Amino acid sequence: RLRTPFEARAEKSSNPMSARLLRLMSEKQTTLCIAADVSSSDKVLELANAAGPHICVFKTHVDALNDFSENFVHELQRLAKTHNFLLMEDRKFGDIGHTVSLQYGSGKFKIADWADLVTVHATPGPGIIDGLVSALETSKAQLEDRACFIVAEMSSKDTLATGPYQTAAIKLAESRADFVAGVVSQSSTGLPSLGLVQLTPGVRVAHSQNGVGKNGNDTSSDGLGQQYNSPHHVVLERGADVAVVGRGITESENPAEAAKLYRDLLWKAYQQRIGAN
Ligand code: UP6
Repeated sequence: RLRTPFEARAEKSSNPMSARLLRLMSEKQTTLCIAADVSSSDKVLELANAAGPHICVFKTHVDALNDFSENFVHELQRLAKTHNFLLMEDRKFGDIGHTVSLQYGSGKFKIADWADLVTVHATPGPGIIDGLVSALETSKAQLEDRACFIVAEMSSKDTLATGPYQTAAIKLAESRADFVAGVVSQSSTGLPSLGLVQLTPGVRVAHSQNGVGKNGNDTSSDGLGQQYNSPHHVVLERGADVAVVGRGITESENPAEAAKLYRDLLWKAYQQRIGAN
């Protein structure tokens, strides 16, 4: 799986959105997803414009915005079209099917109308997928244009989402290719499917040489439980297909340059993984 190029994996995918994402990564030559975790919508749009040419996915937490509006969504969709990237709302749905169908399709954010991809916890079991799919029946979107990523394993220190939980979450992902495009995970353990995309957060280059871990992987944290690995490490040792970088880019002086740097590091590591260089 890890040595198979994205375009060949797209052919094997039974989920239309995972195939679309794998092709986009292959054509645009980027596996970078930016986490635009800021609280002003102008700042989010600025990041989308600056990082746009270098990313495959733009990840939001719209419930953290002070000034969410329909106009913001239109602008974000326009930038997604201009720069050719997908929109992921990292909502991490986690409730029973009926509740998530309301949270996905209704309310202030109407996530189903605009987010190509969303994230979902596996805790409630398959009913959560049924709930999300049912919301699409009354939304503007078609099922084939929407998909979710199941959170199988988290990056935070002492997470409970690991081991047997991860295995069960991956099993759920494998069984629901109708709506699942991939998993959010720190490793590819137990992930055989060529079609499922592994999205890995907790990625940052070390600030100094002191941050370099003993296996050559750069490890550090943020004081609130986040744990980081280097782009090289997550792609070659952890099986990341898409790597999520938030503050590594958003807190840099020049987000456009930082995005390009991460994109290049990640793409080089992917090429090494598939044996292309
Ligand atoms: N995220 C994680 N770890 C997970 C799942 N999701 O960090 O296991 C998300 C966070 C944040 C981003 O919600 O948006 O990835 C990481 O941002 P950072 O690079 O600034 O730490």
